[in-house]
Amino acid sequence: MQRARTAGPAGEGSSEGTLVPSGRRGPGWVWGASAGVVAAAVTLGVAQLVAALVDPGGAPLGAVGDAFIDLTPAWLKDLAVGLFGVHDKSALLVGMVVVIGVLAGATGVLAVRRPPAGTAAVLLLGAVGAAAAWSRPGATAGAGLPSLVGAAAGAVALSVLVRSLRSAEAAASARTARSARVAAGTGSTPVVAEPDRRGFLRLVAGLTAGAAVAGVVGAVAGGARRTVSAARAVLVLPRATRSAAPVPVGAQSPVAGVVDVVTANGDFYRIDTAFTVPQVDPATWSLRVHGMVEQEVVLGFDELVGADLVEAFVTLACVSNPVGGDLVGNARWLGLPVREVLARARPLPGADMVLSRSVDGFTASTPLPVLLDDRDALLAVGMNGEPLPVEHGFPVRMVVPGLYGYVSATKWVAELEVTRFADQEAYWTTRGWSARGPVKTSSRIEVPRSGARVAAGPLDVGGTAWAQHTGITGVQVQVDDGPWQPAVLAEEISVDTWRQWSFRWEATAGEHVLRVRATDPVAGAQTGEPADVAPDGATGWHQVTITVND
Ligand SMILES: Nc1nc2c(c(=O)[nH]1)N[C@H]1C(S)=C(S)[C@@H](COP(=O)(O)O)O[C@H]1N2
Ligand SMILES: [Mo]
Repeated sequence: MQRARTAGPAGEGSSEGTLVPSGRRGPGWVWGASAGVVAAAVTLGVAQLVAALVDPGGAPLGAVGDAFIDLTPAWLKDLAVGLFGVHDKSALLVGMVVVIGVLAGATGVLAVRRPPAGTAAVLLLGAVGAAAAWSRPGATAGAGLPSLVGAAAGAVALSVLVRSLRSAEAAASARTARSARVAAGTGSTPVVAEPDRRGFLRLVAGLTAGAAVAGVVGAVAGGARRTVSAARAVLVLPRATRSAAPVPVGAQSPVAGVVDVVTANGDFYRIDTAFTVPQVDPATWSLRVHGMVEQEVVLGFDELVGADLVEAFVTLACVSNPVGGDLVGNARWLGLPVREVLARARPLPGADMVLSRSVDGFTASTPLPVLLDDRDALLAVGMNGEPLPVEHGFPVRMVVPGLYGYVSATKWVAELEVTRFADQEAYWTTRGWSARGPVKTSSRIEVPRSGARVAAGPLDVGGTAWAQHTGITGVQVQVDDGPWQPAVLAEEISVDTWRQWSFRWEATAGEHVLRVRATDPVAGAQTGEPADVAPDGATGWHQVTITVND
């Protein structure tokens, strides 16, 4: 279709009053935007390829995602976890792709109008990626290269695409002008020529395919360079010197639909600030114990697994778990008690905290006494009979019964600094969360689910309660505004784990609210006072609303 368009004031060869458009303002914004998006794809594809060669940790999407997480204000991060839970990273990836797409499109639109400005914008975005990669804790000297080389390739691609668009426009203008001259001579209607963008489209197809190939080859090659999953696959962990007692048969609630009392690794919740999962090779892993100690200690992986390891069931909970939420899991951990490593280092008087630090810069502040008493606070290497999954902290993480993960459960742990709460703050404390995070006694109803429709008559209600390192001594259920009635407790694995329960109710027709609360031997009955997850954990009774049909 031919489409007449009057030239604007900036149109080449235009003059006021001409009836025939003899020039164009330049390609429409859609064309410019697509050039920008293709150039962005080239940037990312080439960057991925370079990252595979120099540093898989330097791929810009990952580096920008990681840096973004550390720079986001706490409220936004809390909101993201609140909205997306354990899918917060996928949400971030989608968000990043959208933002990059918009920026790339705008860059392309800018480039068709002012090519040098377009080039500058691409290089600037590349510099942002490089800065993000270089700013990561433990970044290699080459970490920024993938972004820089990628951006250079992207800038070249953009200028080639823009040149093609502009020359198609120029050719069309020339044809239009010729036709106008001919028309003036013959008195016929001039033809407004449409630019021939087949060359541009061929470039788009070629560059997009090239970018995709570079990206896929880079991702695959970078993955293969990551020896960590291979190292994990061949790792055989020693047996524990002290094994965990087998799980009592009666530990699983008899109510169908209640979660497994031991959480499979694949079902275990994951919460961390790592957009790209840290890849730590056990062969080069070490733990440095320093700070307020008589003797600095450095421990290698072979030395750690060669020591007397213990095995214990410990239930780990996230401070961001809302009432009734599922950011909690129970696993059998294998590891070295932290107190044994601290005993070698001999903490100095006055120290009251251990700041554990991950290879990715995350830190947690754990009260020193908790790590010195006889509980199973572990430098864990095994989870449910396997080496730690990479996303759960391979090769070594901390697990401390009784404390929320953010103040204790450092994954990919590399350092223990013995210090004082008065002197140091951990990652989440600097973002407004409490410096100390003892787990608050909690309970939830898992069966029936809120909104369920059930038949009148005997109804099995069941769920889980936890008060790590104190233990659960009772669970009660309330129907509507009736009395609190005792539930039947399942057997306990240990005071460090959650405890399941069941309750039989003769359901009567109508809409009903079921509420649960737990009792622990220290605090007594769980408080019904609602509190938000910030700054140190939610409280309140979990309830479900169900409809009983008659
Ligand atoms: N390195 C590192 N370790 C970390 C975190 C983190 O962000 N980075 N998050 C902590 C938090 S908030 C929790 S609740 C637990 C979660 O452990 P999981 O992912 O194995 O369930 O890990 C803790 N350890
Ligand atoms: Mo957490």
